[in-house]
Amino acid sequence: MTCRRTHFERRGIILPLALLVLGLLTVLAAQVVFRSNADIAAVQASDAALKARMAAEAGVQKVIAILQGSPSGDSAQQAQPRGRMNMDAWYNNPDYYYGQIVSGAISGSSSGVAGDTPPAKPSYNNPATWRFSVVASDPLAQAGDNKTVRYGITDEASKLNINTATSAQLLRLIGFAVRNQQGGADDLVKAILYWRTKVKEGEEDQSEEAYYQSLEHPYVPKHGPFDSVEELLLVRGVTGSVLFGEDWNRNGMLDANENDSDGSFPPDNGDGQLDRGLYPFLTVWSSEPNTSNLNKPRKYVNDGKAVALLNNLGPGYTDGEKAAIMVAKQKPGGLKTPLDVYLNGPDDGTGFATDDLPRVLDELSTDKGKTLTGRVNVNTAPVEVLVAVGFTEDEAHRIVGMRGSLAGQDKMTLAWLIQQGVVDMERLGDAKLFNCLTTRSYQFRVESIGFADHVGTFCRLEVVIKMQGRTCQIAQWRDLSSLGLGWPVHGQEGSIAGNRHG
Ligand SMILES: [Ca+2]
Ligand SMILES: [Ca+2]
Ligand SMILES: [Ca+2]
Repeated sequence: MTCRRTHFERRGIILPLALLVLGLLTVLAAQVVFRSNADIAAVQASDAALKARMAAEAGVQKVIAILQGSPSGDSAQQAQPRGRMNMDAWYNNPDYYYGQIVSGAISGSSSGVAGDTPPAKPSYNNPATWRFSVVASDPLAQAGDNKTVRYGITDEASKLNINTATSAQLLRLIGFAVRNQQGGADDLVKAILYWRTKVKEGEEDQSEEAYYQSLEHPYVPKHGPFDSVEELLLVRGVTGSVLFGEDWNRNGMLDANENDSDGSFPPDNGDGQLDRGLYPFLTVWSSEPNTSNLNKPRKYVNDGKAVALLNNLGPGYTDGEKAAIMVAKQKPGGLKTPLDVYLNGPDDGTGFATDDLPRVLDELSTDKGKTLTGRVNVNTAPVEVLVAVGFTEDEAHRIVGMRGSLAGQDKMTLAWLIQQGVVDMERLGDAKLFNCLTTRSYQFRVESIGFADHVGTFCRLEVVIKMQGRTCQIAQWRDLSSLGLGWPVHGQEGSIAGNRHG
């Protein structure tokens, strides 16, 4: 009996022991499966992040190729001005910049953008289709039209240069663009000018200096040019809401959280209008060489020595035209703008013909400098900037209304403003206005979004490109993905600027 009981007791131990080992093995196996699943998910996530980044970078490279004027192979386009000079190619061109496929198979639709044939959901045999869209806000968007997207890039010359703007220009911009300004605009402009202006030792404004010293982490004002627009945040009185307004995600559109008052960040006034702050209207990059559209140095017409001036003009000018320049030069102070060859020249019909206006404005200069800094491009600047630079609101609206119907080629000099009757010659000949204007851009802000159909991962890059001839320099490179996708790239656009798509 004793023997049998021991035998039974032993069998009683082995069974639970086996169950315990089996249980442990199951837990171990489950852990291995869980870990490898997590690893696969992590690899997939970083794979998607990398692909999104590559797609966004492809968008930047596409822009560079277009700005460099790479031959398109299209003979009709060969005759057109190329690269940076052809604003039709870069300003708003969905054919180049809208949902362009970078990788992944797609069947059916050739354009592949959502709204055409919807692509199949990605699977092992049908990988996600990665694309880029190069997006910008449309200055012509109507107040209620919240999803108008321009597919193109933004030229820095369409903005006011914070390093060269006069106090009157800054005041007008703040008055016109910052709806919810608190405190005086005069005070704000004073602080901005004080920050960028060189001050001799001992001549500092003590109350300005004292403000910066009173901060929790004190610093001294720069007394030098701004290196970025964001540097304004260091200036007394410039808060996040002055610089960025209610447009927290910087897309130029009124998002739900930007119109719910105190419901969620950012603070806003819930009035159904987007206050964009100063950021979209300011730049530190705009400058251009003082050359003609054919890249030849402009002819300086205020040279004191008549012989030098006439030699510099060269053979391309008739005796009557040369005489007109000499007559205009006799006026006190010489020529203030090239338009003075008409305004102050002979009125007996021997001088420049009106048809020569584009040539006069392209080839002649009253500025001796090799580089012109901070001029505003009338072909691209929004109303806010045109008003800031010195146009009346009425003139600014006429410029914006008229320029859309003109081809890029017809807007290569300021002559179109007169020829289209936007302003008359006397008005444009106002040196204070004329010498702040241009029709060309050399620096561009690119916002490229890499994304895929049915995939949540995206990458949003903001890049500033400087062009010098065909050479391109990346001046600034930022990843804005943390601000959110921001743009309706998945095909939920309300409308596309300029109706150029379709
Ligand atoms: Ca927004
Ligand atoms: Ca809010
Ligand atoms: Ca508002």
